[in-house]
Order: sequence, then C-alpha cells, then structure tokens
Amino acid sequence: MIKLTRRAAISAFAAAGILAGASVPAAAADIKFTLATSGSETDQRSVAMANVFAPMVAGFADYQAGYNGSMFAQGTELEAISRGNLTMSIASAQELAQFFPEFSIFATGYVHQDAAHQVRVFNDPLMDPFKKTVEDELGVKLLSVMYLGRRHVNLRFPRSEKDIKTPADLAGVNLRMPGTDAWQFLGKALGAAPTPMAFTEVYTALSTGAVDGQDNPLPTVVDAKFYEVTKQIALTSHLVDLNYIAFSKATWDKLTPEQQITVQRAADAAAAYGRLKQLDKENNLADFIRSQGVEIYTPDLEAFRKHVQAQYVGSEAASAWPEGVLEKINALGN
Ligand code: KDO
Repeated sequence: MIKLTRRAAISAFAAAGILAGASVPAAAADIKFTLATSGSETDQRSVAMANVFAPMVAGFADYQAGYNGSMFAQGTELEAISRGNLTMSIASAQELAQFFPEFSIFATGYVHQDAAHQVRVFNDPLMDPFKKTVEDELGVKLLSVMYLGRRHVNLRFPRSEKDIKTPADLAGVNLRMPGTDAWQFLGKALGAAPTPMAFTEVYTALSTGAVDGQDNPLPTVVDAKFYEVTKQIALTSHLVDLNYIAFSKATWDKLTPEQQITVQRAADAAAAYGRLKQLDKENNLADFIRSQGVEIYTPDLEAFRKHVQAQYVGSEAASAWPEGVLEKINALGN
C-alpha cells in the first residue's frame, strides 16, 4: 500500500490534470468502464457487477473487470482512478482513510450493526460531506454501498491448541489484516499482533504458517478456500464490513445526464443484488465450513466489543472524526 498524504496526493493528481473538470461528451462506442478488484470472479460483489451493473450500462458502455488484483494491486485502485487509469473499484473505507482520515469512522470495530444500517448511513445526509470531499479532492464518486459481511477471526490452530474467548487470548497471534493504518489499528484493538498483507497472498501465508490467521466474513472464507488451511473461526463479528462502488468523476462528467442516471441505478441495483446474495451465503455457509473440519464458535462478544471500543476512545483515529457523526451513525442503528 502506497501511503500518500492528502495534500501530496491531491497536488500530484491536480498536476496531472485529473481534477481539471468536465469535457465534451464521448461517443457511445468510446466509453469503456474498467473495474479493478482484489476479489475473485466468484465473489458476490464481482458477480453483481458483472451480472447486474454491466448489462444495465451495456447500451452505451463496455464493461471490463480485472479480478484478484490482476489489474491493480489491492490498495492502489483509488489512486489509479484519480490518475485516470481506471474507471471503477470496489473500495473500502480503510483505503479512503489513507487519503481522508475521517473515513476511519466507517472502518471502526462494532460501529455498523448490519447491512441495513450500512445502507441507512450511506444514504443519510451525514455522508454528504464525506462523499463531496472524495469527489472534489480525489476525483472519485462513491455511488453505492456494497455489503461484504461480518468479519470474524479465522485461525490455523485447532481450538484445542488455542481457544479464543476474549481479546487476551489473541495476544501474540500473528493475524493478517489488509495493509492500511485503519486495518492495523483494528487488529491491535482486537488484541492481536496484526501483519499487513495483500488479500491475494493470504491463502499461501496461512498454508505455510507465515501468519497464524486472518479475518474475513464466512463467504470470503469459502470463496478463497481459507477453510482448507485453517482450523477454527471465532465469531467475533468485529466489523460489519462494507465497500463502496467508486467511480471516476472524470468519466462521469463525460456522460450525458441520462447515462449518469443509468450508471447510478446500475450501481444501486448491483449493490442491492450483491447484498442479498452475500447475506444469504453468510447465513448458510457455517455447516459447509464445519464439514471441512473447521470449528466455528462464539467467543465472549461483550468482552471483544468493550475492548475494541475502548481502544478507539482518545485515539488519533477518532480525533479525525467530525464532531457528532458517530452519534448520528449510532442513531441510525437498531
Ligand atoms: C481483505 O483484504 O481481507 C478484504 O476483505 C478487504 C476488503 O476491503 C476487500 O477489499 C476484500 O478483501 C477483497 O475484495 C477480497 O475479497
């Protein structure tokens, strides 16, 4: 992950003329939407984009996706969009927090309660200044919110060797987390010793023992076959994780108003479809994972919640959160 300060990033992109503003509408045949994701082709978010988004925009734009980080490495996609080298990505709040630290609020443990809460937060006016900053300063529009799922701690050791009841049981556990500050903070807040690593390297790292575990929702554990190289999942639910459908503002500005409406509708439809599919998988995969020899159990959730939340209080991360936003997010919960 290249770490850029907001100012350095913005001046670089501005110098490259990326934020220079609208131009002449492109001819239909010229329009090509490229999407880069570190997810696989069978990840429900990828499927939703290919099967819902792409057909909806097919009247005026070709859609091409690069999976498994093949087009751009995990964490470099937003910069690629800003530079004009990519149209779309499935971006995380943690990646956005690299540019705009206030986004770490959406990457904080035990803040979002469920998929519906994520949607209410994304559509609430509280998001407007966040969206505007990303658009104005990075040249990226956040079109819609996608559901990734409840992240849990997934370890190589059988439960007989290491039983995770509280954060204290994660002391010294080398837990792979994605490579940005917000992720690493969350790993530490869980009580673990986090190691930054790109998603595409995780399976091998688990199989060789380079890391003790990883955290992801159950559908990802199945899609990436982590059940083949791990022995237990403690259902910590430490992050109800989301991604944004990020779209190039430069490309957006070249579209006609009708095309813009179609793109927005296509993004919303893909997000809604993917959310339902992912929720369905999340609710139905435990038996399959168990059948593969992985123990699944619930630790002391109150202990995890208390410990994680306490780490954010007074932290540098929390100092970047605009006043009153956490309260608004909480008020949109159940
Ligand atoms: C991961 O690297 O663990 C993560 O789950 C982080 C998400 O933000 C997202 O990028 C995801 O990977 C990839 O799309 C692969 O599923």
